[in-house]
Amino acid sequence: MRNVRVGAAQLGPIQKAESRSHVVKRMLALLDDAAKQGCTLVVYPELALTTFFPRWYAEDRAEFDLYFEADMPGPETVPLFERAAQHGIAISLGYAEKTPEGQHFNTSILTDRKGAIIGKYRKIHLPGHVEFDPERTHQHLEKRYFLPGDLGFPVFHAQDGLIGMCICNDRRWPETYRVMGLQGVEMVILGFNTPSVNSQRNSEGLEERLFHHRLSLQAGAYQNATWVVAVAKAGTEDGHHLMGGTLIVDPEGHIVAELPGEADGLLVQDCDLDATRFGKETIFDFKRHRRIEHYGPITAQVGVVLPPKTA
Ligand code: CDT
Repeated sequence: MRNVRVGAAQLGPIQKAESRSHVVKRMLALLDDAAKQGCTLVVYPELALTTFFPRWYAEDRAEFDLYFEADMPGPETVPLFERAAQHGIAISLGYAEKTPEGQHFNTSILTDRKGAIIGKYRKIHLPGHVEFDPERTHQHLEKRYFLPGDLGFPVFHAQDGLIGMCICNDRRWPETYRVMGLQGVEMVILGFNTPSVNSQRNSEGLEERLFHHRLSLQAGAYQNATWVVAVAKAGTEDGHHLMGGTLIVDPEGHIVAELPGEADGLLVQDCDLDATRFGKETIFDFKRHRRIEHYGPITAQVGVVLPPKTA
């Protein structure tokens, strides 16, 4: 048995006016709770330090530089790393990253239990659009503010196992899990900010959105025999609602824990990484069963190519 007691640290809404240091205080409270409950890993959401700013259009992108971190940890986030190290807890959090070269990414990091960063991931599947879209009821401008991630889907040796990260929209794509699955991933950790309404399909409400969220996570977990820990930023940010749905899926695809509500909260779960063995060694024994000679289009093409018509 290789147990990881994970704390999925959901954050309630963060208003535009809320300071970074106040958000960090909220995150510290969850971390202290996790320490009391014996967690060795705490996972925070996507863009955990700020409101979900890509919902707003800024003509001049530089106006939104205030939402980005030039350093991780930086002056406001260092207390989080220090407290995590005191507790002996590894943390993962999402944030908007500005590199020294001025590039912008939607990023998450993973630390060891001493507070040192051992892994970084930059979001690859950026949803939404670049320009203001008057057809939409809500804007989703991640393609405006971030570059697509350039680090692939790495998997890291951590917690006596293999841990990978992805971010929000990545969880809807099977390629995300499979690339990590091919590195033996045993736990995928991710944060999300998902609006409860679809800006292009008004009929698609909260229940349908939660259904697709669970479906994606459960399929990714089962098909790659991995734990999946998904952590929401939830609730209403300056009038814009984000769904909850913080949950943990076991390597057989079952939801084993789910946090109700949309406030700050900690979902604690024991995850035995050895529970991935059966799936990895039987049904999804990749080495024996994968037929890569037929998978070429997965990496060779982006859009759909219709088959030739028969007479
Ligand atoms: N943050 C994020 O990636 N959210 C998306 C919403 C897409 S709606 C354009 C998600 O997949 O949940």
